[in-house]
Amino acid sequence: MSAPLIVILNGPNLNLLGQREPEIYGHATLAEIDQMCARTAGGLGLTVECHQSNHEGALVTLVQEARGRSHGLIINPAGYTTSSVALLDALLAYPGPIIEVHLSNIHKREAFRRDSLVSRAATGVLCGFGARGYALALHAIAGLLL
Ligand code: CA2
Repeated sequence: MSAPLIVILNGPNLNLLGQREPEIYGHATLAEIDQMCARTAGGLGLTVECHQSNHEGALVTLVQEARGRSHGLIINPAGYTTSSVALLDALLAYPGPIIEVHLSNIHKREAFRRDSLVSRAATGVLCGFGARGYALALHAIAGLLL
């Protein structure tokens, strides 16, 4: 049997990771995080597909395309976390486990970052663990699936 597929989605501006604000978001680039996710997934008997988009509609389409093809979803919705009803609606239609990840602890920052719409569709939420949050999310999904 082939390894269950987990789709990892990263929202706007996360393509800039490692280039600015390392004190908040860490030094790892998104390519390094994607590689770490592939390694972690392999060790757990999972496989990953990683995407990043700066566009709300593209993220909605990626969630829709993950339906029926993947066994779980990890998403850092970034700047769409508190504003995108379209992304929430797409996630509510996704049948598998969804883990919402934020590199920073959004509860320690400005109030506007806290009220996540995406959390309403998430199985669980991880924030404040930096890049390690993605690995923790993969472990959480493995625990739910395997
Ligand atoms: O902590 C997170 O992962 C966030 O989802 C990151 C978002 C922010 O809007 C959320 O409140 C929390 C921002 C992503 C921007 O990423 C950058 C990376 C490097 C340089 C500039 C922005």
